Amino acid sequence: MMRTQVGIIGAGPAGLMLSHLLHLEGIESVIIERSEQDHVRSRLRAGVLEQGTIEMMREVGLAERIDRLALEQHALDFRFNNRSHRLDFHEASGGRSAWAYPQHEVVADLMRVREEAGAQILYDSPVSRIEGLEGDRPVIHFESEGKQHALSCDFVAGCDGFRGISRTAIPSHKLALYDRVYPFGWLGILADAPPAIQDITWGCHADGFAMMSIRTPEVTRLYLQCEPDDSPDNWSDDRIWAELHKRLDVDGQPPINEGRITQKGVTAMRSFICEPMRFGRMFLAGDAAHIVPPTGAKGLNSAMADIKVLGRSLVEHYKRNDQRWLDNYSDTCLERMWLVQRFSAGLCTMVHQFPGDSDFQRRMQLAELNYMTGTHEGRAAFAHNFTGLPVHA
Ligand code: RFL
Repeated sequence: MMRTQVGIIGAGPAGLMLSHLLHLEGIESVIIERSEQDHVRSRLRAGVLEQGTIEMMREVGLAERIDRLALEQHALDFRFNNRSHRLDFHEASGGRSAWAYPQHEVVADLMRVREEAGAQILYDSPVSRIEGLEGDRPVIHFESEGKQHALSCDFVAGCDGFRGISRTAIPSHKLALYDRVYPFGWLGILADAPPAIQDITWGCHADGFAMMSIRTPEVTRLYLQCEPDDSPDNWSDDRIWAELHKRLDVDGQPPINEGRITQKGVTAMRSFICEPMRFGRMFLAGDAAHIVPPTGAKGLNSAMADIKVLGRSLVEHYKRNDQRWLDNYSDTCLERMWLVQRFSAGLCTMVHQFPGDSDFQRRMQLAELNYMTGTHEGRAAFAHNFTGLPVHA
């Protein structure tokens, strides 16, 4: 049987970052990943990093490509009532920023440093079972090249996303699950079109939400609120551009730029939190423990925040024989995560059209938008949350 100190399930951003942090402290880990490496590397997902995530990446030796490629963002342009309401979160937060740096670049950076360090990452190896979580030596069972294998470890890190196996290995009576599914989805496209303005742009329109954000100086990521079970096949390129113009263009601002659409997909929207984020010797992190609707751009950032706490907790255990950090891991992460959920779910409710909403509810949404963009207090609260709440690690 293979052995290691920390067995990590999943080579997404959470699993890769944890294994890198542990390596820097001389702690061994093995990552077991269900998919092939190219598939993991090329998944297009999140695109906006908080100040704290950028700082964390710089601190652990990943500054080089970020300094070259990440695009610093200072403002979000909320568009409603046919007007632009620019919220300068850099100013409102006393100098903090967000960065456009796509998730696949984060994953590529982490894969590169892990490979250079000779890390053991087993791709194409789905985990089928985890045993002994309440004992001293849990065992992760997985399949690779048609054979069954087992990895014995001190701790298991469940970094295997929302549909992974880790959470399901916890007896259901030991968990509380909080779940909200939204009655709409997002059609996301990637377009070879330079952004019309550099700011992230949100269209809060009576026909539904829309968003534009810069990926590179030549590429934009755009989203449209759609039916939750919509198919990209229902959306011709002409229909997409017509809806984007209708929901995003306003008087006094340049219209969005069109370009060749290179990718199209529909994402469902949900809020989900699992409590606690620990069972015996297994610690859940990232999407395995919580999901936020993408409004607010918190999914990837929250995964990184968990890993910062988990990395510190394991270092305290191995280096100082101090169990308190591991014992507090779940509470530390959940306290922050509920605040992140409050922000993400709150924004999601503020900017989307809900089927069956009354005129009263629509006016309340507008009042919320006016408060957030039009008052010092509203702007400060948005900026504090959007650029990232502190991580206690
Ligand atoms: P990941 O990235 O889902 O990685 C989990 C990894 O675990 C593997 N796995 C297994 N491995 C072995 N055995 C098993 N039995 C396994 N089961 C699963 C999977 O193959 C995978 O490689 O989770 P992680 O590391 O926690 O990272 C979280 C982020 O990926 C996620 O929060 C964000 O991408 C969410 N998200 C977005 N967040 C944003 O902030 N802004 C966005 O615009 C945004 N767009 C998105 C998104 C997530 C999406 N998905 C998951 C549907 C768009 C999409 C399409």
